[in-house]
Amino acid sequence: MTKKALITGITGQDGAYLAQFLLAKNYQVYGLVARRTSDSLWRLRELNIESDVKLFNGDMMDPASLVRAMEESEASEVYNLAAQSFVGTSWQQPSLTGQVTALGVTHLLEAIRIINPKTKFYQASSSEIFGLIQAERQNEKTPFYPRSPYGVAKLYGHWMTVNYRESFGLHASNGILFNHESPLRGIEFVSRKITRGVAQIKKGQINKLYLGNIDAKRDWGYAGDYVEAMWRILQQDKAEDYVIATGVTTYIRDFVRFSFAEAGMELTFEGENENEIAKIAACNNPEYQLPIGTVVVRVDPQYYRPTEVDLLIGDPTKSKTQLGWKPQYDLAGLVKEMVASDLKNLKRLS
Ligand code: NAP
Ligand code: F7E
Repeated sequence: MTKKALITGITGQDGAYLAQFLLAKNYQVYGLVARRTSDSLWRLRELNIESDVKLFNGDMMDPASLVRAMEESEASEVYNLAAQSFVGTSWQQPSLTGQVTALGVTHLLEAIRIINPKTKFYQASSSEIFGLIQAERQNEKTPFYPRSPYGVAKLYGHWMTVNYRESFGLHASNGILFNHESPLRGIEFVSRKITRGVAQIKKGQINKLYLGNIDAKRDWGYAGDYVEAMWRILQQDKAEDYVIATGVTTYIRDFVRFSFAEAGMELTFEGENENEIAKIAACNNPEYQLPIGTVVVRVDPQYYRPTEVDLLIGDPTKSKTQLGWKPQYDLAGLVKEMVASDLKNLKRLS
């Protein structure tokens, strides 16, 4: 019998790749789509699967729409990927982040209890719940210390998932995913901002890239690898929580270096300390003219966050041994693919 899956957040990076992955496994795929005035289906089109999925209008803040989606899809697996997922925005819109990213999880768990408590539930938990890290490498037993309204909201969703598993016996699991990127990553996230910046600079559309704290470190993987882990988590007999990570961490500044090198460009970092920022600000010419051909990455404090997650590095031992999951991409492969895609995109659009 064909399996049915419901994906919230199907229009996002992970939602699109997960839909593609499940379709290839012959699932009937349903997606919840929040109403937007501009096109949000571009990722599904990019993967050429728009007409293969069935979409319901709904919103994580509207519990009845989730009950309806559960009822109409008759899904046996639900993947909750919907969220206000940008950490930076969570300080500007903490209440909305809480309603969508935190309370939305409860709305969906309740819809499952009402329609079919046998449904398997995947919650997109996040390494942001580790925040100010309490262990050198973070695993399923590491204490949490979120550092942003987003991290706090995700921690609520995480614990509600655990609680519904324990209270009502739901097959509900958290995938604690570390950062994962792809050519379909939103342009506000640092990886895509960098690779798109590389392409824009190469094309002469901009001559500088402005970034925030490039001394933070992240454990970056490839989104296509990570959606497979989500599926594997729901194929387990017993619901549990899993860290999904590569176990390798890299400075943002090195992601920048690797990306420009990939496009064959030399670069200079500017504005890395208070004196230099002041010097740039005092410069008569606000555009601070540079020799032609110099590629500049400028540190701009406007991108600093009120509290930062300085370092993340996951320990994926449990997911490797219990799920048999292993990422296929390393950072070099990821950067190569993202830079190539952004260079191609700009060519296509110009
Ligand atoms: P994303 O690209 O930002 O996608 C988020 C999705 O949520 C989009 O489809 C978005 O719809 C939808 N959404 C937002 N508000 C909604 C609402 N009120 N009702 C219904 N849908 C709503 O995020 P992603 O990178 O694919 O990540 C997927 C999930 O994993 C998220 O929950 C994220 O927090 C979590 N996560 C991501 C990472 C990562 O590194 N990517 C790591 C750990 C956890 P629109 O397209 O209409 O905006
Ligand atoms: O920032 C630094 C920034 O926005 C990464 C989400 O998917 O992963 C993601 O959250 C780092 C931070 O991702 C800029 O300060 C420097 O230290 O790409 P990001 P994130 O905050 O790690 C987790 C696991 C999730 O769950 C989230 O949903 O890069 N950084 N300069 C910058 N970040 C941005 N966005 N822009 C900059 O200019």
